[in-house]
Amino acid sequence: MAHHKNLIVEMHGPVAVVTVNRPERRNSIDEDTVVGIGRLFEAPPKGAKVFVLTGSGSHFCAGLDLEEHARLKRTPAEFMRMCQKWHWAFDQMQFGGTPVIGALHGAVVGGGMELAAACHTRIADRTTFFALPEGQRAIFTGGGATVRVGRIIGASRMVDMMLAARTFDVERGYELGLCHEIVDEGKALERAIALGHQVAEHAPLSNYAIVTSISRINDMSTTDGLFAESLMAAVVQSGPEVAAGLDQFLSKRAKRLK
Ligand code: 1HE
Repeated sequence: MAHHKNLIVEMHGPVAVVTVNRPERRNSIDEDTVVGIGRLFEAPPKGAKVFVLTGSGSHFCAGLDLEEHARLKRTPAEFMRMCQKWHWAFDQMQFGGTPVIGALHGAVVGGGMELAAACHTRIADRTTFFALPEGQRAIFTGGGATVRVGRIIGASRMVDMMLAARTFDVERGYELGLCHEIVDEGKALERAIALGHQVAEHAPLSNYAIVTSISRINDMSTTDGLFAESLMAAVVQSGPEVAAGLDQFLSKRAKRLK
């Protein structure tokens, strides 16, 4: 299934595996590809209950396509518009309503870290490293890092990370919430697909609420957040799977938590 020349989409049952496929450019993202990403997540393939996102070759994603950027000599207004395309595309991932699991390896840097931060869960293999080298390239983050990465690791740490040009290895990334699970080299995709199948078993409305409401509610005041949560809970409660889900627990057929 092909949507865009740089994006491979393969269905594994209810799990749509999306691979950014530009290994010769370390999966760096040009303008056309970011629009392709937005369109794909805006309109998930038929039957997709969960996405897994990965990159081909030895790196997840090297961020903005610096060759294109240098060649186009964008004016400030042109670059602002381009950054807004990134924001739109990654918003489709984060708030599109379908869970997105990142399978990370190698470089997760610059715009690649912004791409990863738009995933809801991140599985990283031991080769993974994180960096925001924008300062070293005389540019600034433009794909949402100030919002998404800043919220994960904190604004102060992000400032330090960029000024001091720090690279975080996978263990440090795990401590900071940049990834949620570490697996052996080469195993991130397999584990992400397995997790994807597990997530796909949830009621779709529960998954929708989890991925669309928690981050948004975190942006609200306490009063507004609690009100929004009760509304979301009421909507999910109306889903067709609720009775079966509760019955499973009450009849002691549900998997035990441990
Ligand atoms: C690229 C890019 C790219 C590699 N744009 N072409 N991002 C960065 O500053 C990261 C830049 N890249 C790197 O630091 C390294 O390439 C990696 C650590 C990711 C990988 O290293 P390595 O040794 O495996 O590969 P390489 O030899 O550095 O790169 C292989 C080729 O990919 C090479 O081209 P070639 O013609 O010499 O074969 C590289 O030029 C090319 N390549 N990365 C274009 N990013 C919305 S704003 C977001 C702002 C940002 O993302 S800024 C951070 C950009």
